[in-house]
Amino acid sequence: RALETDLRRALALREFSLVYQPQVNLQSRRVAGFEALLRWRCPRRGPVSPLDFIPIAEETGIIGPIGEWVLRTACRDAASWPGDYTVAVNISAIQFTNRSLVATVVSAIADSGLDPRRLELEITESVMLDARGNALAVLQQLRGLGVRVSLDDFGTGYSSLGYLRSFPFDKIKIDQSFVREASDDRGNRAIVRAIASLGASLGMATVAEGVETEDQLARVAADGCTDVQGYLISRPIPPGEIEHFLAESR
Ligand code: G
Ligand code: G
Ligand code: MN
Ligand code: NA
Repeated sequence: RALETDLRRALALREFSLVYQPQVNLQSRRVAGFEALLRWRCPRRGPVSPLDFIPIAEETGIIGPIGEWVLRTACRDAASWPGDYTVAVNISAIQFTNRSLVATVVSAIADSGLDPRRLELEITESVMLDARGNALAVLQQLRGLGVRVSLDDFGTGYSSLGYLRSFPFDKIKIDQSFVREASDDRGNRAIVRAIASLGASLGMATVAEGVETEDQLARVAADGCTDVQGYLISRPIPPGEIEHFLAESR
């Protein structure tokens, strides 16, 4: 059976769940927030990675209802956390270009009661390309609500530095490949340092993604990143374990 067929039923059959990966601020050394990551457990296929099903969901339009479910669920979960931690939600290209995104965000915030300043939307560079003329208007509407916007996987796409000047991002997420790959250590490190410096000049936070070792943590801290995310801090955790995680990490 086609993946699409299973994907179409997955929402109604409650096969999706969210896990949350913490982000730690390097200045305060405290958890600042969590990124929501979608998981699909298909009864026939077992766990399917978003890398495999998000593209199909986008092609078939199923991303609309799935994306709305993610947004609403993440806002509701975050509203129940014991503190004002941020929640970051990944927004795909199709979602971003859809005219109803802003209305959906407004509705998810209203229904959950979440302070809009605690919601971050993560978009990739390719999203900015696809949305072209419309992107700036959408970003401004979102920020008008108080919602934050992060540029995800930075450095892997077309990486036009012009985006950073033209679009009001709150945060740059430095792609894991620059943080982790030892193959071209000096080159990667220079890139991390340059992005952190650029972020600081533009008033944007810079998150080093994919931090797995103490060495990497020390390097990205020395290189000026403001926040870190990765397996060293924690793998993504189910919503039911967040309170325990926060209690242990204080
Ligand atoms: O969590 P994991 O490493 O499996 O995620 C793989 C990819 O799927 C990442 O690029 C991540 O941004 C993306 N992803 C995870 N959850 C979502 C989601 O809810 N919506 C979208 N559009 N992408 C997601
Ligand atoms: O594209 P995006 O940055 O949203 O993707 C985040 C993905 O990276 C998630 O699927 C998450 O599971 C994965 N991830 C997070 N931290 C680490 C890490 O330290 N190492 C590795 N290999 N993957 C990670
Ligand atoms: Mn992300
Ligand atoms: Na990323």
